[in-house]
Amino acid sequence: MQVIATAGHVDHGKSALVRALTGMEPDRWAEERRRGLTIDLGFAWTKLPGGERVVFVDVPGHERFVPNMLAGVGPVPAVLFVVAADGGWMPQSAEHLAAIDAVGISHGLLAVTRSDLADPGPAARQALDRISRTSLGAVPAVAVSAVTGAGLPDLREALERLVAALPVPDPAAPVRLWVDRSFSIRGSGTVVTGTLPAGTVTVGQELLLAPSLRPARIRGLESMNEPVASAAGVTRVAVNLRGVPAGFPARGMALVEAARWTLTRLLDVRLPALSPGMSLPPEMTLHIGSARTQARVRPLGPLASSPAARLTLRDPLPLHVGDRVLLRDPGSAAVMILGATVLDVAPPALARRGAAAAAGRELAAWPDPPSAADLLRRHGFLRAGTLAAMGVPCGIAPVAGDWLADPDRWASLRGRLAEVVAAHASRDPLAIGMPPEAARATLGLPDRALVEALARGQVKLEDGYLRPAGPPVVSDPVTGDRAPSLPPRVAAAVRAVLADLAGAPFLAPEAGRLRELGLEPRAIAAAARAGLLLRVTEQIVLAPDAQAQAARILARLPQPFTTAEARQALGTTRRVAIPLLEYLDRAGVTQRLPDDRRRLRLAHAHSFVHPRAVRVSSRKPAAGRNAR
Ligand SMILES: Nc1nc2c(ncn2[C@@H]2O[C@H](COP(=O)(O)OP(=O)(O)O)[C@@H](O)[C@H]2O)c(=O)[nH]1
Ligand SMILES: [Mg+2]
Repeated sequence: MQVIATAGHVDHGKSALVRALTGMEPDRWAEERRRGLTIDLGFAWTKLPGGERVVFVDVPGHERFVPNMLAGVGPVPAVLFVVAADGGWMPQSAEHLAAIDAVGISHGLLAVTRSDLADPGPAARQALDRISRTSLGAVPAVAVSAVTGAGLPDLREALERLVAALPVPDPAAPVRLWVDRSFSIRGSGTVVTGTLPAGTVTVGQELLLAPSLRPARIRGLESMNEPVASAAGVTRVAVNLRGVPAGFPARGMALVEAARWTLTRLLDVRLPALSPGMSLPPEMTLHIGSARTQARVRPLGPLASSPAARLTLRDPLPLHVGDRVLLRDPGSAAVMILGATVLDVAPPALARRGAAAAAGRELAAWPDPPSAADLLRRHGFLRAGTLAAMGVPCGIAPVAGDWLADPDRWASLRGRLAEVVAAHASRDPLAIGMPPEAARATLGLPDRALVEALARGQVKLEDGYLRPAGPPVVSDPVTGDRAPSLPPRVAAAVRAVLADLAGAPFLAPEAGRLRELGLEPRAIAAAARAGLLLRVTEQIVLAPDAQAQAARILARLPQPFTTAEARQALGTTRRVAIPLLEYLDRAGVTQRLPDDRRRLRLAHAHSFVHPRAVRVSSRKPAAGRNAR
């Protein structure tokens, strides 16, 4: 099926022609028929000689009803432009053509009507000249008379060629059905109709009714008064909705698929170049599909240079990047109609001074329509789902989760994160590291997952904190080489503790001694992270090799052993022995039995008694288990 809208001045014979072609009455209202005037959209269909069905959306030509005309033309792919042989080019001929051009319709043909009343030649030449300068370009022209029927077979053939040349829309495209009529049928409930330009609607499918986003399930579908199970664009459909009260839907709302459109009141568009002397009204009426709303228009560059503009809408609309919107100023003397391409449906705020000019320059360099790479360069980061809802196809792999990143921004952020983490570490060397949330906020990233993905190479993420990956800390604490990341005062205190422990490795310094050395908990934690101390508890610290040494000593005890036996073997006090044994339990070195005795876990027992472990374990290896 194809859908074609009529266009042209009032009384030039659009409705009469549709009637002649289809045998159906496009003027649906009694008032329209009484006055002989099309007020609202009419619909009529026929089969072309080749069998293709075509639905005509008949539009009103009167200047008062241009918004209705725009609602009809908005979603259709082709137009039947009508000019009367005895009427010639008229104001609404020009206005309708400007609208078609603004919407960007590129398929159509010209019918010179009422050709029984005057020579169709002059009107045809006049119209073809104007049409050729628009998105329609060169179109075929056919002279017809709805009264005599002359030219109608030629027109049918021309329509057939037009229809054959129309592109076939993607049946998997996102559904956006602009509502052009809504009514209720007793027993069925709410029905809306519209032109589906692409995608497929199916009985049972759930859609959202924008802008409220109220869920609406398709209860039944009709196309050309016939029930159908599904319908793919381009088509006309009547949709019986479940979940929507009668009287709620209205022209300008749209049935959309969830997650496939961006509902927005803020957008950036590209305007056409305005000729010198033309000024841009600050408020215009924006039309797309069957919708219209007020838009505040803020140009972001010189008007002569086809500038970008920021639009703020009164009502939100479901939009895609690349959509064509029409801006109209009905107030101006010669009605101004501009077609604009949507560049961004979620533009960043223009808060800083000079931001508008910068945005204007940036958008000026974008192609029509912009690509995923263009949008990512602007936004830095976008979720894959957000980009899809913007209607922008994307083959870029995410950097973390479903986050897509601009490659340049991502590369420079890696360096920035390293700087930020290094700065944090040097400001506070005793800190456990930088919380990823702090790094996220500092770098202005939208998600902590991005910080985690960036923390590779120069930055490491350990125990939930970011630290400079840096060179490894000193390997031999006994020699006194201090870790580069510890302040000298702390390094000296650590050296003093290690010296204390040299003779009695398990007699951990008392709290008083730690205080005297200035080793408060943060300093102890930092030294432990640097591998210079083993922190058994907040207050009990030993040399870093104390765990291995304790395992070695305990392996020589008869298994299992009591706490007292362990304390004695380690040469320490209960103050140290009990927390140390608990530490060793947690470390999996020892196992606590129900009777409170312990034994070495097998792996550790083996590594210290097995002859092959000699080299790495003890100077008195094989004697191990039975030594004492
Ligand atoms: N003689 C003649 N009259 C026509 C022809 N087409 C339309 N008309 C008349 O022109 C008037 C306007 O036609 P209508 O279809 O309502 O115009 P619309 O406003 O463009 O839809 C009506 O009185 C029609 O009967 C034609 O081909 N020949
Ligand atoms: Mg009419």
